Amino acid sequence: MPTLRTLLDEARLTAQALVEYASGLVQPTVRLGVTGLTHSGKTVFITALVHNLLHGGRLPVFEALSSGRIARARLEPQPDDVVPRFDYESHIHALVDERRWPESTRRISELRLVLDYQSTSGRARTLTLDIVDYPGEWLLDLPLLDKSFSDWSAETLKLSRQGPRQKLAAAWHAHLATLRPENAEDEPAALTAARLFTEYLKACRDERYAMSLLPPGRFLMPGDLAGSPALTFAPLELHGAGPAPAGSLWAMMDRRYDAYRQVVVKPFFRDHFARLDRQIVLVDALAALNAGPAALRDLEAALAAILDCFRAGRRSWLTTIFRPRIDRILFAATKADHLHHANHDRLEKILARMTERAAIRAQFAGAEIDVVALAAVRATHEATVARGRERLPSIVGIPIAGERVGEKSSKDAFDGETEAAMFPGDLPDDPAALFAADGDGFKGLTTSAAGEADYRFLRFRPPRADQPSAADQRSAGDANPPHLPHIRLDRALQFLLGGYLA
Ligand SMILES: Nc1nc2c(ncn2[C@@H]2O[C@H](COP(=O)(O)OP(=O)(O)OP(=O)(O)O)[C@@H](O)[C@H]2O)c(=O)[nH]1
Ligand SMILES: [Mg+2]
Repeated sequence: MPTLRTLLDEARLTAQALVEYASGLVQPTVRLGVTGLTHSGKTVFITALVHNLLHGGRLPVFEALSSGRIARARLEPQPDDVVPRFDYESHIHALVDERRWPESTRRISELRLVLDYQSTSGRARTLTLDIVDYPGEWLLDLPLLDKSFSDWSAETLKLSRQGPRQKLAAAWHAHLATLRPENAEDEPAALTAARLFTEYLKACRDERYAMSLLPPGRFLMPGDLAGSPALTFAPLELHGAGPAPAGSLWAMMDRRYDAYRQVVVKPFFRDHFARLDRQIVLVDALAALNAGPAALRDLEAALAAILDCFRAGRRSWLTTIFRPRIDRILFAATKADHLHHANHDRLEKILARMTERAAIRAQFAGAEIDVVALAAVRATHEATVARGRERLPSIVGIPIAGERVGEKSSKDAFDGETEAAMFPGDLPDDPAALFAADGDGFKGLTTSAAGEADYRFLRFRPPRADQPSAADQRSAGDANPPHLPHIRLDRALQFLLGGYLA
């Protein structure tokens, strides 16, 4: 039964859709969602995409641009006044002028790019592209909307007792054991429980464990809500079925859980997610591969949960409010420049396998899905390095200042200026082994490396941007745009935008 609130939400969304439809008739607009879990590469991806479109980058597979049909691209003020603007200028300055990676962002932002192009039939047209960057963690909150506090508590506790999570949850579990849900509400106890629960989530996200499935999303990225009651709750060990006794700790946690759903989760789906037309989901599959099979399975479960959001249209009352209109979803394994090109297809296969299983689990039907392994900014080049009689297909780049070879290595840290070559190892050709429920899976990208070294966490500086060729400058009509190398960014663009520019 739809509630009054549901009906109001729907009315609001419909009114918004009508306004967007009317303005879309004047000038077609595409809302492109860019998401992914923390550190998956969203900011770098959007910055590189915008830079390449603004300056006519080298994107041979992106047909509209490579055939010369895009006459001009420019930034314009965005339509939503209360969403922060994606700070393109600072990010590109960091990447190109300072050759450092942009700062982590952690909240939603938006940027409008307008493309003047010639249709395939020769007509002058304009396409408006609104790019929306939002944390993938927020998508993992969708299931909370139709889950009671007691169900959420039970599930979260069960998950926290599995695999590597058990150890990381020890302090929180110990505190939980001291709480009596039926006792009077107790703010200090709620604060401690929320803090220990958040620390557990943070520990799971640490690169050694690289867990992905960590709702509620705002606990790791509180933004403006840090310290508010809507974030001061945690699961409880509940034995009775409820309802929670009035005035109890249980009732307090239950109320805050509900506030989180109503004031945080719902508005995001209604105001942002439901308005997207196309979506790219960035996945740091290499981080999960390096952390081992538990992380990989966790990532797979998170991808299934993310995919589930896109088919929310077929589910219960959520249908009316959050029916997504997304018709294409691209899953992209990022940072492929950490691998030799011979392994790019293997990375793609692993992601394909992961999303295929996730799609089956989410019983997905609807939008077209594709996968790609890419590097929005390519920080390495390739070389063959001789080791004894072996010739190793390696990658060469400048490790970030302070990076070390191996965590406990006695060797000096890199200075941020000197190139280093590394052999990143090979991914398995058949991804099946990685997903075996009881198998060890993949042991990390470094086991077949030079032997004495552990390159696992080596990060490279952004590349030196080349100056463009004379032909590039002519086609871009630009004074001197620096060219940022990439891997398969053009393939991603072709899938995401190709049809709109026909
Ligand atoms: N080599 C390489 N590294 C990349 C690339 N994209 C991202 N990275 C690395 O990944 C880190 C995170 O990238 P961001 O674009 O900031 O990721 P994000 O998803 O916006 O992260 P949050 O804002 O923290 O959620 C960067 O600081 C880089 O170290 C890439 O194309 N190549
Ligand atoms: Mg970011």
